[in-house]
Amino acid sequence: MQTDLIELAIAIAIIALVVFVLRWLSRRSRNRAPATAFERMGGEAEVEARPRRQRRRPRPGEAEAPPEVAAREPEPGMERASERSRAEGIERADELTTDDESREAYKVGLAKTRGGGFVSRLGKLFGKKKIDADTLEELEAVLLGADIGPHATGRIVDGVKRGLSKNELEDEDKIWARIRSTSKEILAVDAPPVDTSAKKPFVLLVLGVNGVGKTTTIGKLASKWKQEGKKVLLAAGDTFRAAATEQLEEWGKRADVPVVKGSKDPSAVIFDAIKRGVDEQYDIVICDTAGRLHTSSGLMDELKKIRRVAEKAMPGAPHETWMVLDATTGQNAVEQARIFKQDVEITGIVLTKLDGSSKGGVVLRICDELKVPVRYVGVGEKIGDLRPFDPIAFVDALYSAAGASEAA
Ligand SMILES: Nc1nc2c(ncn2[C@@H]2O[C@H](COP(=O)(O)OP(=O)(O)OP(=O)(O)O)[C@@H](O)[C@H]2O)c(=O)[nH]1
Ligand SMILES: [Mg+2]
Repeated sequence: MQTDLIELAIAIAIIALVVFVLRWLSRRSRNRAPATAFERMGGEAEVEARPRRQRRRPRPGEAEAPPEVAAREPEPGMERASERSRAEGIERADELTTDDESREAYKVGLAKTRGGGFVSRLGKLFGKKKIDADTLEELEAVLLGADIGPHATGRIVDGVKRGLSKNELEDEDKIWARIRSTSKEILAVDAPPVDTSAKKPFVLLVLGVNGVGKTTTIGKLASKWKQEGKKVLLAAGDTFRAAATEQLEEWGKRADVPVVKGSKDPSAVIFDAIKRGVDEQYDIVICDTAGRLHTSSGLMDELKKIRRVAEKAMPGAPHETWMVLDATTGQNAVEQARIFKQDVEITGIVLTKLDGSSKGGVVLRICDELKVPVRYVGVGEKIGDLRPFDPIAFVDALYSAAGASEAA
């Protein structure tokens, strides 16, 4: 009898121990389960682990936070975007490593947009003593008059209305934060980064209406890529204007890269350049084109022919076709791109002359309506005045401090 009791006690103790161990194990595995898709793919939950935001973003008229603070504080939409690109294993080397110098170049380049454009008008709007329902209507009116386009304006205004409670709507800082985060979402067009090493040679066709800055951009790109150690060749495909070839040769000298020039037929010049690029193992061939009026169907036919001939010279070429747009022309730039896109596949946009424009907001319209990624922006006439387009740095510069007075 006594032995039975002892055996029963031991059995109960073992069962209790097993139950305890099982419950402990299940609690442990629950705690360790990955919280997000990104973690399940092997990433660390660093977004949650970040310290809570302690500093609010500056608004126009205030001192700028140090760049590293701004860089560590992506808005909610951008956090998701950056998680996604990391999960896909994308290294956006150019785009996401915007350094202090580039941030400063953005700020200087966008000074006119901040000082004379819609940002200063927004600043005045929110500078009013009390923000009320009328202010939101005025916000819409300012954005509509700012080359941002009706759709992107709707997104920004909706972001403010839906994202903020009634009390928050009276808080200028909260409104600026919403404008910033929606702007970043609009600019983050989902496109893989350009990999110039994926093909040898990587063939880039550059097009756009006359005077937008094609040849200048080609010179800047050639210099940048040459400095990165690439073997670069230029093709003088603008045979329409006598001086165009000389202008490209001048840029070729500055960038220290050779130029292929030739007959009256632009396709023939580009064919020769790509062939030489293949034969002589160039890394990159950049092709200039003529930019007569976009209404000319002749130009479109010529561009289509150039693309066909490029494909004959090297299957798959051109690997990228970038349209150059002049920021000072505001929404006309968007119309140009729309017209070109009907006939020619555009894989990227270079927005030039930001430094001379108060219409920098047009980049929001370009990304929102065309869904073509902006690859670079021109911030001056000099060879180094080209920056990879980084939506976060761009928005930070656009709505940053100091602008209103410096550009006035
Ligand atoms: N301020 C400023 N000027 C620029 C920029 N990019 C180009 N330019 C100027 O714009 C003018 C036209 O540049 P081009 O490179 O000749 O333009 P294009 O598109 O090749 O012109 P066409 O060959 O006539 O079709 C030149 O005076 C350039 O210096 C920029 O980012 N900022
Ligand atoms: Mg030119």
